[in-house]
Amino acid sequence: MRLSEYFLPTLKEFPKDAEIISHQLMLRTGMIRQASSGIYVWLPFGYAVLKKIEQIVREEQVRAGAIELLMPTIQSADLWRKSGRYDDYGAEMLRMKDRHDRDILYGPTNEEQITDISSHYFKSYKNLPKTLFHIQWKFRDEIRPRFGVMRCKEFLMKDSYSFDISEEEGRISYSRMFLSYLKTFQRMGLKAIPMEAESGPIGGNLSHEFIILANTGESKVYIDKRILDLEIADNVDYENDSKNIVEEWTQYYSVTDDMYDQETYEKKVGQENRLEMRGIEVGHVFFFGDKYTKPLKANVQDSEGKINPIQSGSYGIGVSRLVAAIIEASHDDKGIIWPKSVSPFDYVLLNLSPKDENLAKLSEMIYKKISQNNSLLYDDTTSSVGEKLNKADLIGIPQQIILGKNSIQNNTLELKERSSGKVQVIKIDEFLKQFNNG
Ligand code: 5CA
Repeated sequence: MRLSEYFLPTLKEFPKDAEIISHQLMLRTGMIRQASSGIYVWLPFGYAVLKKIEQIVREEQVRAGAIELLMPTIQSADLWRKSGRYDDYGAEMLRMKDRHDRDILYGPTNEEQITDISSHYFKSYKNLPKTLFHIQWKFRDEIRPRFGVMRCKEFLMKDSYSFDISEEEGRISYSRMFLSYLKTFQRMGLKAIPMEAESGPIGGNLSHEFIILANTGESKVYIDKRILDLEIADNVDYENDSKNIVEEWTQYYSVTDDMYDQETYEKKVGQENRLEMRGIEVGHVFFFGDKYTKPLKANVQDSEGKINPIQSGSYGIGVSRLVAAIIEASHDDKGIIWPKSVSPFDYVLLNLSPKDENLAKLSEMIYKKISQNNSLLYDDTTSSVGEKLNKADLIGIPQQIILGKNSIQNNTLELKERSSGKVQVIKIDEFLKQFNNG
């Protein structure tokens, strides 16, 4: 993609009304634009990151055995009346009427709808277990939308729902999702810590929030630092490892403030391991048994012919919130530092002397060669050297390929790694070899 033809409306000034760094940087790099309070347009650069994140989430869901479908954003109020949540949900639910005066709503979540689906298709223990997921826009009429896409009204969520024959089996499904979340966030370069949490309006008594530590986070958290040393191996196996991994990751004290108990914290965690911080909730998992299946009559027959409500859980990831959370976790005073896995482009190519004909030709050749199999943003504009270098740092693409005055004469380019700032001078032929066959 040539920058001269792309749509990247970056801002030179720091936007004054944005309070946190991720919101400032998303506005400055032209990733989003506010459409109205708490509602955003995803401009091309922001949308590219959103899609990358969505795809990682999807791949890890599928790996964990979940099956993708798509439910609508607009739901009928009837199902919500059956579960009792139509009244309970309160002012956060966006309620509307269709032309026949029927009550409809813009879905804030989908427990009722998916439970209705399960009641029609899962009749026997032979149909279970099943975990279904979708990645769909949600609407919550937040009283105080703030921090850009971090807490907004319209946001993209991945929500999965597990259906099992017994509580024991349900807990196995919960463990698989728990592991899938750890892997998902790790792939994005994030350390997300599972914390015991209140289940709030979703319900149930088994629930964990996945939280990224950041000073600008909305939740106060209390953890045992040793949890920060844990990692998930690439070759973990859902069948055999899920339960152990949940045990490993829940052995240390780690809670959000609504579950905090000072006495237990001080008893369980030595002074040297205590860490009180703030964090951003990027995912939340719940096991609530028959809370929805009972009122919505989603029953299955077990192997002995007995009919029982299905045991269920739900598992959410804030896909659009993750874009901001990643920036909170990965930036410096020059701008964003995208982890490779979510970067909108693999490389940015800077031609620092575009008026030099030979250099322009060389840049074209390099641009064409690399972009055959990689995504590359080519700054072919006539902006000043300083502006180009600053913009490349601001937008945070992991690798910068820099061509300047000496490139022709010395047959070299500079390869700058955005995260460390390290610059290597490399012979152009040597560098291009890696792009020869793919
Ligand atoms: N039904 C359950 C799980 S499927 C559920 O709705 N859980 S939730 O309320 O915790 O939301 C799931 C995730 O969506 C949260 O962890 C958070 O990352 C994201 N999220 C929730 N509210 C907002 C919001 N107003 N703006 C942006 N992201 C949000």
